[in-house]
Amino acid sequence: MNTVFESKEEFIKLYESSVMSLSGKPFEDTSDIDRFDALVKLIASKSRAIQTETEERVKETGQKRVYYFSIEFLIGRLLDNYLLNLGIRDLVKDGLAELGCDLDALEEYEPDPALGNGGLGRLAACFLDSMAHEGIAGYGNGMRYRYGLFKQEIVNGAQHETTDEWLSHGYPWEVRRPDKAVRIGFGGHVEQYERDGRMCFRTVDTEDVLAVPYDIPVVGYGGKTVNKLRVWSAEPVEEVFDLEAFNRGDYADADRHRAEAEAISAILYPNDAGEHGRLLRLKQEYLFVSAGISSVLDTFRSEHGSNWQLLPEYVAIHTNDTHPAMCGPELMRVLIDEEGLEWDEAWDITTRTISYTNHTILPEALEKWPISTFSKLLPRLYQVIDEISRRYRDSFDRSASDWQDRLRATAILWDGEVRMANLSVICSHSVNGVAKLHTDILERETLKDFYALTPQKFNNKTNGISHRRFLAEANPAYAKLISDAIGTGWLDNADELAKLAEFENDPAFLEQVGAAKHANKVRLANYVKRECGLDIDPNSIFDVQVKRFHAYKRQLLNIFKVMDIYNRRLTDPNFRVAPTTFIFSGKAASSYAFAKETIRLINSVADVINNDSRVNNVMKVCFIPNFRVSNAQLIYPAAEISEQISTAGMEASGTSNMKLMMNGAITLGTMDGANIEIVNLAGRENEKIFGLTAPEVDELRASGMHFAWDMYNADPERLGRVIDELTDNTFAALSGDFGSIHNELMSGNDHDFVMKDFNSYVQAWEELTASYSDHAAWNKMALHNTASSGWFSSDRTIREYRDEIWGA
Ligand code: Z16
Repeated sequence: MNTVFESKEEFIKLYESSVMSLSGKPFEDTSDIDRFDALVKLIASKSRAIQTETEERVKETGQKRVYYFSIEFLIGRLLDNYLLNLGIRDLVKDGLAELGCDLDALEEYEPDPALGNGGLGRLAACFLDSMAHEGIAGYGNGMRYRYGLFKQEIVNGAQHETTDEWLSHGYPWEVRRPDKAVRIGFGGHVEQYERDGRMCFRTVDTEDVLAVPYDIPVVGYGGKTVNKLRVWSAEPVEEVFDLEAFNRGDYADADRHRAEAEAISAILYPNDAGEHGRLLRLKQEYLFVSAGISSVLDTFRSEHGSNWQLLPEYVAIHTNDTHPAMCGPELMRVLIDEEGLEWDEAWDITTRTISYTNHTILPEALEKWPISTFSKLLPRLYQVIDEISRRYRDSFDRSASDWQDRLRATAILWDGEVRMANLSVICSHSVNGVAKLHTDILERETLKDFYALTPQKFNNKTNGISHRRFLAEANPAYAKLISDAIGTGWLDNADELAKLAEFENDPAFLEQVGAAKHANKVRLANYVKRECGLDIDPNSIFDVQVKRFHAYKRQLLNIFKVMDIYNRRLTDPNFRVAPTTFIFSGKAASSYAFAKETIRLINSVADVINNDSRVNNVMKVCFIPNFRVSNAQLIYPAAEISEQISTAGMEASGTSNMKLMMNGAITLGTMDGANIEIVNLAGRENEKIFGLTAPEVDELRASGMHFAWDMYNADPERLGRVIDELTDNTFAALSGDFGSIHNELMSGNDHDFVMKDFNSYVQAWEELTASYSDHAAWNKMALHNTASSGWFSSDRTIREYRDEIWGA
């Protein structure tokens, strides 16, 4: 496979000269940053050579191109991943060692670009990896934010946000392509004019910015395909520096124009559940959509001319959630206004090209924009949307008695707003959810009226993860054990992990599984010691909940469990607890008060328990700050219990559940999202399931027969005591009590069923941890989970998208 370097010697030669020519210094005088930078640039240039070959192959064979439009790509560090994918990780490591450099140390200099919030952005990155592995001509189209998701620090238990300056040392993977820049117009007004005897539309008096692309190579495993991720940055169209203002001493004013343009790509919005009404966000969405469509069409035109009828045959445009919902109207606008097509033909082309994935049923995440804002910012695009809307209404089947309700539910323009989800569905030939239960809920509830109209559009694509990044790369100890047992074919084909089932009754092998886990726990304990100064015991059970903070994900339920166990241990010294470290990590949206208070509660409970010598030999609570892809890769491999405890019906899929399963953690979870597929694949006896099911949640909500105060009164010793402790100073010493959580829970009548599921959850935890003492049995369950996890490779997910949606 390795054709990148003929030999280690060739690598050393090329690398040394790369370091020296880039730094202008003799090798011995160069810093680690120089050495890191040169290594990435060497690998990037090798990758681009393969990219050129890939491009030629795609052209020659007339392969369909897939464009994945996503406002987030949470790619993580690339160096180690690409060395693995190119099959040169050992060669490079050895070569560097001969030069006195340590690959692992150099890798620490790579920024971890936080160009996404969580699951959705990371999914997009896993899909890029899998598209390249599957040989699909697949390209990411997104935003190059100057500042990624905020950096999280914990001060007196509370989350503090600071800016993530990931570009301050430059980003050696990217190539700026000013020659491919696209002019984007905002505002202005629409004018009619005649062209070749035909009435046409154009927008005049716009305020323009320049969208400048940066390309990042995407190296597929096997080294045969290198695709690219194109991210757009906003800049002023021309040098607009105001010398006169400068000479007056008005420095800010002198550069005002630049600042205004650059603001568009300055920052990633830190809310993973909808960001409504913010003009800048709408500008971001239009910028990467409009620039992306323009570059897609340029490529098409250069290969097929203006045969737009062929577009759906050679191009698939996939919209990741509603953020790129303007793809439909923008493609219509270009085909009609610029290419002169008639509406019907343009519509047929557009809908056959575009597809859409929904990622949530949370109503607050369904994007809506005020028509007034929209039509002012994008007057011509709004006209196109208005026309799509008008035609949709005109052709609406009015024979059913409830047609008005159905039309209201599916309309694009309603109540003075543009509804992006409905726009996405109407402009797409395919609509998918991200796990079986989620798709069922979309069909039966959230999008039921669309499902009734066009059931054939709907399909499920259960999410997946890059098993190469999250198992092979993140967990080298386990990966080596696996490869020694079943060979390395699983890297290429994750289904081969099933071969591990043969070893489930092999005591020596199971012991090695345990040893690898232990080594990963030691590695994480060292990281925790470095980052938080906290000692955690690698011999205790590592119970892990790592994900964004949200009420429905119920980190609150988890910490209630910890409080309850603490209380019982204090009250009853005979109460047995399996020694456990409760590990939490994750960020809360800056404006999400409840989520931030939950973080503060966890840290406050940690402060008390970790310093209480009556219990801290059997329990510790650990909040790892600033959860991101790079430290996630240390956490997943060390986990033994995977906390997946969302209120049933609320988590569309979840993907940390898959990453943890693959790394041999046992799922302690509800029947929600992809937990259901996990249970189906690994067997219920190899996970620990508890709590209300989605239908039970529905029923309870509908009945109105669930009362928080009744739950409280019924269990004064345990649940009641935990609730009291929110306000009675037990955990208030660090930075105050938790009245707002108390209030939210009791006045909100336990909206997320934290109190309702409390008993079954704590009991499930006790049973699960009690079984830990039988190490062989535990390791067998762990191995069985890994052996059953191959289906969750995003390679499988991508093949399904390719075969059933993109036809690529
Ligand atoms: C996001 O990460 C998700 C949904 C959403 O509407 C917005 C963002 Cl930023 C998540 C879902 O919550 C999660 O269940 C799912 O696994 C993930 O998207 C990928 O599909």
